[in-house]
Parts: sequence; structure tokens; C-alpha cells
Amino acid sequence: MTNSRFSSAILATALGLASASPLLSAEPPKLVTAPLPGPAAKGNDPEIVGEEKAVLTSAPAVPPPIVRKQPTKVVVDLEVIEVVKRMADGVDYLFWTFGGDVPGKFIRVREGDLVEFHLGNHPTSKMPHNIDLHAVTGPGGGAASSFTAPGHKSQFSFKAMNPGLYVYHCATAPVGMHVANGMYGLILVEPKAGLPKVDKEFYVMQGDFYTQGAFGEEGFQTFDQQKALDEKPSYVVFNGAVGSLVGDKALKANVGETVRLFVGNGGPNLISSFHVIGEIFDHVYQEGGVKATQEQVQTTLVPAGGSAIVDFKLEVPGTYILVDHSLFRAFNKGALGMLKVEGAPNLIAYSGKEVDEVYLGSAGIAQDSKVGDLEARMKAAIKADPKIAGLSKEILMEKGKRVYSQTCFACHQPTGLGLPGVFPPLAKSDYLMADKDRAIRGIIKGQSGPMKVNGVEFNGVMPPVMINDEQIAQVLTYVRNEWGNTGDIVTLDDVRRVRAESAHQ
Ligand code: HEC
Ligand SMILES: [Cu+2]
Repeated sequence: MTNSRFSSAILATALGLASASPLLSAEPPKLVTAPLPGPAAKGNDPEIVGEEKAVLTSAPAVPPPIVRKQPTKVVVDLEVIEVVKRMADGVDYLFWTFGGDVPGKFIRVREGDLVEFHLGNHPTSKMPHNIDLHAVTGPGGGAASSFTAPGHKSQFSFKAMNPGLYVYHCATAPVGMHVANGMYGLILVEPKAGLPKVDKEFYVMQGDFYTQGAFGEEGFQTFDQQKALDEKPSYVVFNGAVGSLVGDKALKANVGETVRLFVGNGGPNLISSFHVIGEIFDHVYQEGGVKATQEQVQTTLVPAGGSAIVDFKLEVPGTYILVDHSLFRAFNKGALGMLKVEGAPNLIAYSGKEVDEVYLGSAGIAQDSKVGDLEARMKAAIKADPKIAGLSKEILMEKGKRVYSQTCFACHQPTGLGLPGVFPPLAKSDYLMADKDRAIRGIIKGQSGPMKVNGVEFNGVMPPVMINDEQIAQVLTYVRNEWGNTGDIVTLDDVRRVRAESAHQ
């Protein structure tokens, strides 16, 4: 029953996407059809004075507190971009991001502000995206008004009526997949009176990730729908990657300072038991509300699609470890960060030695070790040698997998099984395996008209795929040797020969 796991929503997106990607059709269709409402449509808000551009920051930075005493119009300009980035050392993933990083940019406005939101979707995106801000009062939280095709920009406005720390996320179908790929961030609507003054503020957001390979398995990793359905993540991390808050990238503060953490959880599935080893939260604003509802807290729950604000004064120098206290996530899946506190020892509060290595060394976090470093250098050296790179079928396969998961998977599905009646399967496809040259031609020139795959007729249109000859060789080597297929390598020469031949026809 492999196909039962593709909902009709996924089908709809796959179909929508087929026409939405600029790489797949000569002319990107206009998915945003209605003219966007101009300022006149917003209604006149007599409270609003002036206008400013929102300061947006990447985690762990937080925009400065708002000192303004009156509401204003705040223009937020946020760009969705799909980027391949490091998930762990030696492990890459195609993240879908709000602003280039996971989590998305931190947005800070004041209660009563009118937020004019501009959402761009980078032209290189393969997918349409939108944004649902939990801070918005209104159906969909902005989702319907912000649905944006690649290479387009949408605009909508909302009044930040309710103060609090809110999650925002993409809500384009399949929503779970967009969120699982990193499409979330935080927006703080500061209460009119502001939050109590602290010395340092940081942005920490947890997320669970589902890759085909197990934790730490090297290479480019693609999204695993089944693991996501089963809620069995291979990675649980803070700020989008294993080790994003350790070593040089640790949060830094000094003894005597009070630190506030804006903690979010993008999910899509897990609830976080957020804890800082060696500290007690002086205040917790549970679930990101504006009241400090608890004092002296060890661990606070952060729901998927929710947040918490915590603050604490630092009395003792040393390294404090941020974890999801579901501890296998921390020590085996990446949900671990550090806060390094400098200052004079406080022998009354705490007498003795503390050792980071106890927490990290045994956890096998490769990026902190010499071995990890040497391995990375060895890999770089091998990669740089074209003879080795070109000869290895495994490398071709790996590169092909990458092309596949950026270009073909949306139609033929991550499993290669296609969608019945719409996209033919590549897994165990007799049609694919029967004729190598025909497969190359199909990618260069596109294919349409009736064809029989494993005895089943398809009559659709596959537009020409705009990838270079090397990528064609890589992706065809991959699909002809994956999912139970066994074939030979498709070489660059094969592709060039077919291209030359078909140019004469
Ligand atoms: C926009 C959706 C779409 C994308 C993207 C796409 N294909 Fe297809 N593909 C199709 C459709 C539809 C057909 C069937 C065409 C027909 O019925 O004539 C097809 C047919 C095929 C076939 C022949 C039938 C079979 O199952 O063996 C192969 C091989 C193939 N595609 C490979 C690829 C590869 C490799 C990529 C990525 C480089 C790719 N496709 C990208 C939609 C797509
Ligand atoms: Cu999205």
C-alpha cells in the first residue's frame, strides 16, 4: 500500500508544482491572480503614526528591544529560498527557508503595530510557498493571501493585536513536508510596556528532521516521508543543524548578566522538554504568553508550533548545555547547544570543576573532534581530484540522487513510484531500462503522448528538464540503479552523443 501515504493534497501540490516551477516550463504561470489590495484596502487606522522597516535577524541573534511608545507601520520583507546546507558534518540537506537559514528570520514588532508583510519566493525555488503567522488574527494567519509562486512576491497586512512570542511557518500543501524542511521561525509582538530589561537575548528554535539515511550517514540526504509519518526523526536540532550552538558558535554571556531565551519549536512532530543543564529559569513565560507564569523552573515544555520565553541570571562561570531533556534527542540526534559564561569563579554558588567533554566527548559529536576534521579534509581532497570523482559509480549515484531530489522527485515521488495515472514509476520501470538513449532524449527534449510502463498506459506531458549534461548523466545513473533497478553507468559521452544526434532530427 505504498501509495496510500500520498494524500490528495500532495497530489495537488505535485500537479500545481509541475506548472509552477520556472525550470519546468518556459513561462512561469501566474499563480497569484487577484490584484493585491493596496493601502486603501487596509482601512484607516488612526492609531498608526509613521513607517519603518523591520530589523530581521538570523538565529541566535534577536532584533533590539522596541523603545517606541506609539504604534507604527512596520514593513517586513522576507524572502523564501530553497538552499542546500549542512545538517551535520558531511551531511547536506535541501532546506526550504524563510530568509536563507533555519529557523527563519526573527521578527520583532510592538503590540498595536500595523505589519505590512512582503513575502518573496526566490526564482530558483521549485515550490510555491506561503506564510501562516500565529500572531495574525484572521483565517489562515496570512496563508491564503501570501501563497507565492517561485519568482513572485506577495503582500498583505495585519494588525499585531495580541502580544506574545509566536511561531510562523509555511502552510503550503503538503504542509508537514514544508515545515519538516525547515520553514518556520518566530515573531515577537512586544507588549506595549515592553518586556523587563535583560542584558542579552537569544533566539533558539528546535526542529525535527527526517532523512533517508540514519543520523550521521554522510552525503546529501533527502526527505523521508515514512519516517515523518511515523514521527521517527533522524535529527532533532536547535537552529537548523547539529552543532549550530556549540564550540565557537556557543551563546556567550558574562557572570552577573541576565539572559533571556526566546525558545521556539517548529516541530513538525515533537514536543520539546527544554532544559539548560546547570541553570534554573528565574522566569518562564509559558507557551510564549506575555505573563511570567512561573518562577524557578528546571524544564519547560515547548509544543510543536509553540514557544516559551525564559530568563535567568548567571552567577557561575562555565559552560551550560541547552538540551531537549528527552535525552536521546540531545546526545544522539543533535538537540544540544551551549551557553558559555565568563567571569570570576563563584565558589559559594558552586565549588568545583565542570567538564564540557563529559557531555560532548562521549556523544560522538564529530565536528568537535580531530578525526572529524581530518575526515572532512580527506573528503575535500578526494572531491577535488576529478579522476577519482569521475570514476566512481557511487559518487555518480550520490550526485544523481541530489539532482533527483531537487528536480524529479516532485513528480516521480521520492520513492520513484510515481503517482498512479499521472506520473509513471521509475522504480522497476521496463520502459526506463529498455532504452538508455531514449531516457536521455526524454530529459533533453521532454516526453509526451501515450507510453506503456510495466503494462500500464500513461499519457501525460513531461516538460524538458533544464539541467546540464553532467547532471543528466548523474540522475540517469541514479534512477537506473536505484529502487531495484540495475543498469550500467550513463556517461557524459552518452549524453553528449544523444544530444548531438537529436539536434539533427
Ligand atoms: C513535471 C513533472 C515531471 C518531472 C519534474 C519529471 N518528470 Fe519524468 N515524466 C513525467 C511524465 C508526466 C511522464 C510521462 C510522459 C508521457 O506520458 O508521455 C514522465 C516520464 C518519464 C520517463 C519514462 C517513463 C518511465 O517511467 O520510465 C522517465 C525515464 C522519466 N520521466 C524520468 C525523469 C527524470 C530522470 C526526471 C528528473 C531529471 C523527470 N523525469 C522529471 C513527469 C515529470
Ligand atoms: Cu513552503
